[in-house]
Order: sequence, then C-alpha cells, then structure tokens
Amino acid sequence: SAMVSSALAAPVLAADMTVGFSQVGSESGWRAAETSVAKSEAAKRGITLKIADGQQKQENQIKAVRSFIAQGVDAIFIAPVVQTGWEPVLEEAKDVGIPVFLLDRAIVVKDKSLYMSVVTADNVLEGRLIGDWLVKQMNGKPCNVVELQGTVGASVAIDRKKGFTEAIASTPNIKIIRSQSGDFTRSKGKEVMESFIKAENNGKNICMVYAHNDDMAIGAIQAIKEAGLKPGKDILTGSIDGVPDIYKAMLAGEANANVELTPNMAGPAFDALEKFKQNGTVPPKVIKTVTRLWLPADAQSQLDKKKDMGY
Ligand code: GYE
Repeated sequence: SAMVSSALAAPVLAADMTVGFSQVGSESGWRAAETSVAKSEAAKRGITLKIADGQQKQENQIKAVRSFIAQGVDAIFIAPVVQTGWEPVLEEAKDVGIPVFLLDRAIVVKDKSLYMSVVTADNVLEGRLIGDWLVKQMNGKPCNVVELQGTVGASVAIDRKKGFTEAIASTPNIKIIRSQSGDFTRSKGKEVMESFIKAENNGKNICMVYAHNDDMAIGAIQAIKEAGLKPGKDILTGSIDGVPDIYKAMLAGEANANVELTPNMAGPAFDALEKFKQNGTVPPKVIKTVTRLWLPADAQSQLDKKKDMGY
C-alpha cells in the first residue's frame, strides 16, 4: 500500500541505528583514544554503539562480528588486528546485507565488495615522513637505526616499515641494524629496546630508534635512560600517533620527531554510513585521514590540542 511504501522510503534516522564495533584491544594510548572518540561520535549522532574488545586476537574479533550479525546490527566496524583471514566472516555479513567499515587498519581480500570502506591514514607516508626527517637530520653522517615494529601481520606495521625503508633506501649512511616487534605496547617496546641496547655496545652503536607507535617509543625512552644514555640526544627517536606523552617527552628534550594520527576514525565512518542508509550514497573505498610530521617546537601546541581529542 501507499502507506507502506512511503514508510520504506523514509530516511533511516541515526537515532534508530545500532553499530557493532570490533575493536583490536587496548594496547596503546592512541587505541584508547580511538575507542573513546568512537563513543562520543556515536552519542553525538544518537547512534547506539556496541564495542567488543578483541584483546589482540583475531579469533575474538571474528566471534564478535558473528555475534553482531546474530544481533542484526545496522552496520559493523572492525579495526582488524591482522590483515589476512577475514573472508569467511565478511561473507557472512555480506550475505545478510550488513555493511562493514574498517577502521585504522586495512585488510587483504580479493573481493573488495566484502567491505564498504576503510577509514585510515596513509601509513606508508607516516613511515616515509620519519625516514625523510632522519635523512635530513643526518645530512650524510652515519646512523644505525633500530626499529620497533608494530603487531606482526598488521597492515600498519607492514606499511610503516615500508615507508621508512623507502625513505632511507638511497642513503647508505643510514642503516636499520635491528628490527623486532614490540606489539605496539609500552612494556614490549621497553623490553625489546633493552635487548637492542645490550646487543649494541650498551646502546653506543645505536643512533636512532624508529618506533611504529608512540607507546613503544616511550618504552624505548625509558630503556635508554635506564642504560645511562640520553634519549633525544644520544639516541634519537621517531614515532607515530601523537599521544600526549610523546609531546611531553619532546618538551623534555627526550623525543625528536612525531607523525600525528587522528584518533577519530569512527566519525568519518558514521558519516559515510548515515549517507549510505539515507540515500544509498556509496562512500569511497578508502577514506583518508590527514598525516602530519611534528617536531619539538610544535609539541606544546600539539599537547594543548590533544586535550580536546578524547585522550
Ligand atoms: O598507531 C597504534 C595502535 O592501527 C593505527 O594501532 C593503529 C595503530 C596505532 O596500537 O598505536
């Protein structure tokens, strides 16, 4: 009847929507901020957000997605811990017509229709910016770099390694002498840095630590201090995220270069989802966030800015 069809044509109100978010875990300060921003962005729009903590395990994330499907949510957000192995569960979501948005990390699938969009920074660029900064800083002088990688198999770890490696490829004076995962956590970052320092003449062979995130850099700074060296001077640092503590370290002269990543990944996904539900607008496959390099001179204003950002 006319009544039924006009009811069907009515736009879907955000207030009627429920979104399930399969979060990686709470490994870093950036991650915690992303979760809290997701909550406030949902609240702002009147969207009901259900968050499941995957505790760094893909199997937990897959279970969470299945449970969201069973609950019949209107959309599913996933921050995928690793980039492979998602096809089966995404096919289940697709079969019942639930759109999936990926937040902050990408996945590798043959069939791109298995998800609607990924909201992410250019993670290769992030690594490249730190590498470019170091190349300039060294100006031809030798520099042995140790690298603290993110979670093994995570798209961001792969991309951040790639970008940095590309940036230093044509400067033989700069070499990565050791590289290991610190799993994006402070404690692992510290532990791995301690082993690097021990293995490299109590840190004297190390010129710079490149950490795939700030939390690992902060752990590394602690390890450098405990070894009796000065972070930011004896060993330079470069890392990614822009958590308040890295700007505090910069202000203390203990950190040197930082690439900022917004914790607001959910906001753009909600915007795209609302448009899609209202009038079928298909969002771009990749929704890119802004990437910027900051140096100690910018640290105070960055710190002030972060106060309003969910940290
Ligand atoms: O940089 C790191 C977190 O996937 C972009 O994961 C995210 C990364 C972020 O643990 O701190």
